[in-house]
Amino acid sequence: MKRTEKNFKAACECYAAVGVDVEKALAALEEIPISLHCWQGDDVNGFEKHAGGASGGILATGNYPGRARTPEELRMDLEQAFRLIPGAKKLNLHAIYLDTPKVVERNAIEPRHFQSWIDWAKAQKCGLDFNPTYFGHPKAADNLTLAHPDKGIRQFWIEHGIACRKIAAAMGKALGQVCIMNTWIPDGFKDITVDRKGARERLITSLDACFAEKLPAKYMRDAVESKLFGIGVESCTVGSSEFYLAYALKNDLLLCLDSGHFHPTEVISDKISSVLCFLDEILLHVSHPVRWDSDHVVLFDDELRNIGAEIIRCGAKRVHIGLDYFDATINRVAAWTIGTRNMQKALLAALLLPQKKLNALEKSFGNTEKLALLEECKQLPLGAVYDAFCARHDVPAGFGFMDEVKAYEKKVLAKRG
Ligand code: RNT
Ligand code: ZN
Repeated sequence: MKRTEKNFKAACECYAAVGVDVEKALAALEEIPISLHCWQGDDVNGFEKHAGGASGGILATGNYPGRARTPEELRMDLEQAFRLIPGAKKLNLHAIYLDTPKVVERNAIEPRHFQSWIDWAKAQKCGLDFNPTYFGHPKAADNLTLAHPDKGIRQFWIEHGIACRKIAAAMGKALGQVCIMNTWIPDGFKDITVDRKGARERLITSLDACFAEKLPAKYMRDAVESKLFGIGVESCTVGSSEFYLAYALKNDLLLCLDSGHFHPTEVISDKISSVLCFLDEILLHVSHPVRWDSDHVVLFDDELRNIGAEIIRCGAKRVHIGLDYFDATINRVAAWTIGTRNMQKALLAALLLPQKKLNALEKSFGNTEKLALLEECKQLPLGAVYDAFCARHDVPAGFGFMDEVKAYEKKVLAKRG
């Protein structure tokens, strides 16, 4: 018997001893797609001929060689990452990743400018998610877009939002899988802000205009992403947590919780169950903030495990999982692979918990036993089960994926200028 199989068999016995059915957990994991963010592949540059790049308080640092410079290169790199990531995947695109030789203004983009992505997703059998890009553009130079005091600038961005929703709906229709469109804007102020209310009222009016048209929920759904602060907009973010929570509730939208967008000791794992008491669905941007919204590669740490556990406990069908980080100091294919595999491991760890027993203990105030059991579960052989999941998907198990990353780097990435 191969080592993976042997370890898997032993792992199943360990889990059975605490009343957990491993096959059931693996079957559930199959059903949970993770949306990989295209922007890790090129440091948020995009393929516009005239604009693009990170701005508005976000930035990618580092200059690791091999950044994708064209849609073809990005797709190639994604295919390599997909070969290293087992299970269901989606690709999350930003509007600046359009694929067309012409200069197309952001308020004039159409589904046809994303046709190559739709065709690619079809071939990969993966869904697409989408984002309007409200940064990296001269009309966003003031770090104000939908909340800009100038009506003309607001109108331009409203038109961008409307154009993007049509693209998202076209993607969902073409792929027969819902496309989640997430609206994040950089809008905010560097220093003392005297009319926060005015800015927020302008944002409401602009968002209302963007979302006015009802589009079929089976093709596209809208999410709005809050934030605490960004570089250059330290004092006031117009789309704050309270703002978007209320806006999403009032307008029946998804709320997007980004793990880097809160105070450093505030965690999104505790927000999932609260928000899902009132909203049908949410979107997550899973990231790893180091001291601030630094967008590091997602680690398999306590907070990620808590996020995974809350997703499973609240119902994975109601939580759309997207990743959001951009580390330009390491191999970008590895960055996708490590982060996505970690997210899956966190979900699997949660699926392998004796949840019914834990619930019963909590209800009956069996707190000592609950603590003891949870701590014991930490050393159950999760890795052996995840390795089996990889093997079933014909993906390298364990550290073995790095051999492929290195080979791809040598063969492809190192040759890029
Ligand atoms: C910025 C937000 C946003 C972006 C992407 C590129 O702080 O997290 O989601 O990271 O849209
Ligand atoms: Zn985000």
